[in-house]
Amino acid sequence: LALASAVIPQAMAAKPLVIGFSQVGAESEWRTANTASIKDSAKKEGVTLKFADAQQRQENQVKAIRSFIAQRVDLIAFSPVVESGWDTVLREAKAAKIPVILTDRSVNVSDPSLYATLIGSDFVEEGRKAGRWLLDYAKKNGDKPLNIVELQGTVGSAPAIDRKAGFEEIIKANPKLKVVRTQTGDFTRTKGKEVMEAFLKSMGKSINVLYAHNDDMAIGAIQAIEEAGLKPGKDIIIVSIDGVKGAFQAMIAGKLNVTVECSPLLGPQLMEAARKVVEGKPVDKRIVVNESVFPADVAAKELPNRKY
Ligand code: GYE
Repeated sequence: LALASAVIPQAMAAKPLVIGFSQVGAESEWRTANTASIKDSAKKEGVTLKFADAQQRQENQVKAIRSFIAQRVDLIAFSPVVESGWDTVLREAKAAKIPVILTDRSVNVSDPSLYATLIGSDFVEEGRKAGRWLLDYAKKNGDKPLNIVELQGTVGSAPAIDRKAGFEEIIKANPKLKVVRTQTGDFTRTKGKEVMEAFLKSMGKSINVLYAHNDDMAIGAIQAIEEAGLKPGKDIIIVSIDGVKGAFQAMIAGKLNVTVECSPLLGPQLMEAARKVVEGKPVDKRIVVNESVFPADVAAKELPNRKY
């Protein structure tokens, strides 16, 4: 074995791993932290990262993946904007013998061998955690009927589909909890605010709860609620997901009631898995991230520990 490694030419052994990464965009605090984590770990690991921002458009991701294939990168990683429509381009990567790793969001493909692994959170479970917090809140608050409005993430994206499903699965245990309006806010503050304004216009004070699929939309909605003369976190209970610093600050200010953690710090796990895949070593088909739930009363204590 020692002999075998000694005959590897120097230039080959030193050749850095080249990864092409197609990012969703820069739509949220979560995403910014995710990009930073991936860039930082690539640097630390001596990986050459070709980074492309898709500005939340699938067609841009398809173009980026094709360009990575043309450049013959060692591995392609991407966080798919939406779940469907990936078969063709992933077959092209497979034909070119370039392995693919999914980060953060999943895809719907007919052939699971089109990607090596998915590194990311369990979004259904996050939706359930949000639902469980609300069930508990309802119980503690006299079990009154609660009208819920929902701000969904990007239409067709795994986190929007799964967070909706997980939440519904849990809250249906209490028939007094009703989702009265649901619409996408595309995971951004601006759209979260716009859609919340529309909810407030049509439903007014009858809204008791906002369930936002991410913190940024919740933060945008908080602004809309304040501009409507209502108190976010009190007149309207707010439940969201991600656990970004902005959410902790909103909780400390009493404007957000709870956030379910979704860690964007996937960089180190991506670099580790990429190396294994390129070296032909086995990896788990699904790599899940460990996460928690943070109610407002622990926010001040937890904020100094938050890394994103
Ligand atoms: O929750 C949201 C971001 O895919 C988990 O995308 C990610 C989601 C995250 O825009 O803030």
